[in-house]
Amino acid sequence: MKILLVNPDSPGTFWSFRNALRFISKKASLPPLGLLTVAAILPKEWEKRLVDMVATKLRDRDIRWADYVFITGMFIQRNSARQVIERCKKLGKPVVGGGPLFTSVPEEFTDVDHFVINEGEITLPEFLKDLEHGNTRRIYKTRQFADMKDSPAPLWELANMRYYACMCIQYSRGCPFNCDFCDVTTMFGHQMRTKSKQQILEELGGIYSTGYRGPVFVVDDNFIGNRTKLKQEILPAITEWMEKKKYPFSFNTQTSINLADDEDLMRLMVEAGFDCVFIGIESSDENSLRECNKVQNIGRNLVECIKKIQSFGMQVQGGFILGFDSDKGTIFENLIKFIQQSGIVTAMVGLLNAPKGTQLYKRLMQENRLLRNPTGDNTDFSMNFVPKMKYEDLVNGYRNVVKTIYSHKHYYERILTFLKNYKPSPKVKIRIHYQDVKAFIMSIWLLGIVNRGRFYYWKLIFWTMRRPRYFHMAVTLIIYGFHFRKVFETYGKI
Ligand code: B12
Ligand code: SF4
Repeated sequence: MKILLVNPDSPGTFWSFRNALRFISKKASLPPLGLLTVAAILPKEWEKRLVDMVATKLRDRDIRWADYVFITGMFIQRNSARQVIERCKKLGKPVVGGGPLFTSVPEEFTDVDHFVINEGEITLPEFLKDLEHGNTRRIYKTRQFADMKDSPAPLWELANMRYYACMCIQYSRGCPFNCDFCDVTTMFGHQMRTKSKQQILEELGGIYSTGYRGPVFVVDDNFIGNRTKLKQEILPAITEWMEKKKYPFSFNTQTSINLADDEDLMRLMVEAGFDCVFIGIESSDENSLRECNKVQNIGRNLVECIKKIQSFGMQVQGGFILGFDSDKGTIFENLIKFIQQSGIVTAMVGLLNAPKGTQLYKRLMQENRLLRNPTGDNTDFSMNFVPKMKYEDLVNGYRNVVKTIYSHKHYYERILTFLKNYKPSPKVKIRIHYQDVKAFIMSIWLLGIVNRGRFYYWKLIFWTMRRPRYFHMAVTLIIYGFHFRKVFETYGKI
């Protein structure tokens, strides 16, 4: 059997890093981990090919080669997914759809032959069994959550590692919290399910043996959901492995803000090579936090917590939301102030949306305020419900927030605020590759000469020359800033 695995193309959104990737001659930020995991569940003897359309083109001859086309996707990829499905149908190839897009809105894809949705570790073996017996159904779904011990190591050999800026692994699924807008818990539940120490080391070994060295994103939605196992087992094992291999990777992940309460955990993470965490801060307003049930962010000085994590050696990236019912007209200025004070350089500010299945969706449905499904891109100025604040005021306020925080002045100021507080671990090596040198040279031309923000660029570069340990980080953040500005300009919004 020949299986073609397709990751549809995706527009250049906030997290695509598309405008930054060209500085380092990479085509995509991360490989499609879901498809590589699916590939590992398929029988060993089957032939498999991966086409990641974010990085390369899908050719008709790839489709013709296959017996089945397995397609994944997020909401944001739905247009490209539709085109791929249409091409497969024209060439007479059966399509199997799985992953978040097909799990959330299967009704939008009438041409898909089989939906193998929810967690592939459970639904795919069922489909494969039926395929063997020639009695397949159209939909394979489950309410159960997979045991992570059954999740195989991704088939890295299918991916062209040179396309990607970063690699990824998954340690856990689920999150103990219950934020009302979040579909992670709808999809993966509250119970933390984790892989074993052996699985994680095997996955790291798998990436290492491809020759890759550099950043690895641990894609968990809340890496610290089970702190005891992390502290006693997983992090010490990763540290030992990293020391033995001379720190070939650096890690970034997503956590909740209560990371700041646990100094041991922060120390262990930094020792293991973690240098960056994404945290959902959501709002600077306690009423809005209460409204969305972000209990872990309430009753604490959020700026102090962020600064504490930075001082332990981890950059904090933050997610922020505007459009809560509790948001008043002052929220915009307050949020700008908060973001500037915190030194969160990568601040993803988006408008609130209600994905299907979330508690927010249910509430808004009862209140008759729902308009449509979300576009899947929380920074494209769209909303799928009627907000309490006048929509025009909300959008204008939002535009002002992103325009301000991504202005050269504010952005570079934030980098400095962060770097002054950041104490990177001396253990983690900064590896300068050829591509980093190229990126720096390109940044000199584009951002230090051509671009309007050149004054701030040189000010920061001279500042870091006296503090070389921060140089690599500063240049990376400068290039990210170029991407973020372009994203918001492309939307035509700033
Ligand atoms: C890593 C990640 C990314 C990476 C994507 C890398 C890549 N090439 O895949 C990056 C950082 C680039 C990213 C970006 C974005 N992301 Co993202 N991301 C994730 C995250 C955290 C983990 C995904 C992952 O790798 N999981 C591990 C693998 C093993 O699981 P999986 O992919 O779900 O696959 C399993 C099953 O779904 C199934 N499966 C998957 N595909 C298929 C296919 C077939 C045929 C079958 C049978 C089974 C199957 O089997 C697998 C094993 O169980 C998820 C959250 C989550 N927990 O899933 C969000 C998530 C997927 N992202 C999301 C969003 C919204 C975005 C952005 C739009 C955010 C933004 N505003 O920019 C951008 C868009 C990207 C772009 N323009 O390029 C949403 C998608 C919601 C939806 N329903 O579509 C999620 C669910 C987070 C959330 N709740 O908001 N993301
Ligand atoms: S902490 Fe993050 S992953 Fe967990 S429920 Fe809240 S938004 Fe979702």
